[in-house]
Amino acid sequence: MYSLRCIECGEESKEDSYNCECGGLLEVKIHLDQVDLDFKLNGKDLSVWKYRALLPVRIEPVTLKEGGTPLYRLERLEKELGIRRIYVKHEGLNPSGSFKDRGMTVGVTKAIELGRNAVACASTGNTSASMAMYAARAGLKAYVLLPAGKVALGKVAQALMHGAEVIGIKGNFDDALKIIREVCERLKIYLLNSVNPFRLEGQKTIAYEIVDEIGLPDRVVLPVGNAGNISAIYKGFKEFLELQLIDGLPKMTGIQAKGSAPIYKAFLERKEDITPVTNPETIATAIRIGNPVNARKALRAIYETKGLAEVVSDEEIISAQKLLAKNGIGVEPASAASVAGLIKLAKQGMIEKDETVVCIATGNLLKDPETAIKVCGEPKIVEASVEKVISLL
Ligand code: AN7
Repeated sequence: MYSLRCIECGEESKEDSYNCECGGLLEVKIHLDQVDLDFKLNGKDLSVWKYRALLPVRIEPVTLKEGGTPLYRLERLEKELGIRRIYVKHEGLNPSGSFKDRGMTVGVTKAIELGRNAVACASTGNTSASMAMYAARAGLKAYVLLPAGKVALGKVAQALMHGAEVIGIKGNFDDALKIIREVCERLKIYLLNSVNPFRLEGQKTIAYEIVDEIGLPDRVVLPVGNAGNISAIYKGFKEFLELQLIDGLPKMTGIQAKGSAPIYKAFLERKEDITPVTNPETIATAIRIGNPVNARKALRAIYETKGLAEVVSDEEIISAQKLLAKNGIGVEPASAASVAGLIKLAKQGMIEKDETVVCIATGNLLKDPETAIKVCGEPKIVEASVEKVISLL
């Protein structure tokens, strides 16, 4: 059993709404006292749907086997920074190559449950790729609005190939989201951005899987764009706490890119809401977002866990992307912001030496091949001869 509730006034809402009448964001309230916990926290068979008892759906899910992503240890970085344990959860190994799949399996299932035949989103890329894939699986029409020229190549390719109607606008993500919200309202299309509270329900399973595999960490570090994921993961931990499956909460630590950092700025001033950034810019186009819709939820997650917010430069992002790659972990720039932020915070002495830290790597390296080639340089080209090849080695 569950209901939809406003995070500001507590009023209940209908299942197909995205905002309370007071304007507040909605949240799914799972009635935890009525849940039959039919899963074991044994580190085995991790997946989004292992935790179905805590997910708000009533029908068989539309699934492509999402979740169950690996948790890797970064021993060399632990030594370098003098931190006890550093893990990376590689969400780039989900079906479409990002954590968005956890949300879409639930969101698209909800669209079917509500009898909708079309879904839509604005996106910096990964949401659109994932939505197109799950909509295709479910046989729904998919409409995507992108900031033209500012979406990584792999993501556009996925949205197109999986059959979404893809439109680029001459504006940024924040403009696109504003437009698609109104389009969805007028044309009765189901909106799958992270204002949709059901999507965040799927994403909260990142927290469940971490606890399932290693127990309660001291800190979770992740990149923040529209601020849905940090809110979702926090909610997951909070539910496990309420169910007495853990006895505390990790410090939620959100990392933004320097040119797109409204949440970091609000955090510095201890504010509960943001002032939007009008021209967000960063090499990590996935988090090139100036007006995050879930900002209030995200700031609560940070304050209530005594977490942190930090900003990183494009150079720090690329350097962390290369560090991860040298450890065999291929991620896109936005994902590397988590590790870049951890390194920066550790060097400032903001991380305790005995912490267990989990960084979320949100998307796969292949999402943004153009940036990878730009920062690594093109391969050398030589005559087709053994001698010439050896001369280069
Ligand atoms: C790789 O696809 O907003 O803070 O439209 O693709 O939950 O927004 C992507 C966001 C981090 C930020 N890492 O997550 C979109 C979109 C990657 C991302 C984020 C995104 P949120």
